[in-house]
Amino acid sequence: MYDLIGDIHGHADALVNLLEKLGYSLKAGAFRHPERRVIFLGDYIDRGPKIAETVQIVRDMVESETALAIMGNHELNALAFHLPHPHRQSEHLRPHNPKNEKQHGQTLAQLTDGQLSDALTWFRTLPMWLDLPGIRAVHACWDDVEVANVQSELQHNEGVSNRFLELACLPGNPLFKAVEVILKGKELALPEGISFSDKDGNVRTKTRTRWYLSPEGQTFGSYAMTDQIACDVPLSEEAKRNARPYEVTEKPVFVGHYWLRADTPEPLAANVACLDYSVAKGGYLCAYRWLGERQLSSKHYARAV
Ligand SMILES: [Mn+2]
Repeated sequence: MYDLIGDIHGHADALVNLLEKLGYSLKAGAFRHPERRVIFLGDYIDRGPKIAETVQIVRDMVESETALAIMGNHELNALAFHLPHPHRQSEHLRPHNPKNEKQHGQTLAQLTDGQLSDALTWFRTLPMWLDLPGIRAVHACWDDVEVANVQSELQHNEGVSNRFLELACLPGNPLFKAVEVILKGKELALPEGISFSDKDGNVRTKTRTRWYLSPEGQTFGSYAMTDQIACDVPLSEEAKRNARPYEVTEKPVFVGHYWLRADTPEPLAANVACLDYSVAKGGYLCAYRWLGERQLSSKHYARAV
């Protein structure tokens, strides 16, 4: 059985606290539990104060088979940021502009060249999702069609190879959209004149959606992942047609990514839980202790101090 842990973003102290609270202890080089294993949901790097330690703890657990770990958008971004552009000399696949430099700033400042290159090599081995008996894990969104699209490109390109990363960073290539959906979720343009401020103060005219919901009867406000949008305009027919809700009969899926804020964590739906409660922005690191249930329970969460 698994304990699922959301976005850590370099907060190694909170991670150790949470692992100990869950009954894991450091033995023979890795945190381990007599009966349980962790699934880490991605976004190990950037922002926080102990990025190298975080990567080391997660990696040691994976290599000791006391945890599984999937890719987050920050790990994929880091791979693209450090990969030379295939056609433009002295440029990189992910441009070194101020926004991207800032996103990776703490990782660049804290890791030695050797640690960074080791980490990047390891990131390439991370699965993009896990589809296990009774449970699924993905960084931002489960979508059968996009999972199949990514799966076929992983097969054609021998995993997360340079070619795979090039296609994933090429807007217009089907892999670009597929990877965006899986690692960053689905976005929806808001009606004309509607906007909101995101966690970094940027004004947004698009919102991340509650992709798992049926779109029937939803408004733009109720279908948005944030509760900051007061908009009772019904979803457009186009938005409804494009939706692929996560059926209630599917096995539970766990995601991170959404920078949720709540005093008490709870599932997003009976079979969907997000475990990102913004440890890197004044929130807390959070886990879900899965005991095999098909209906998730707010009683199974644990949080670090
Ligand atoms: Mn993320």
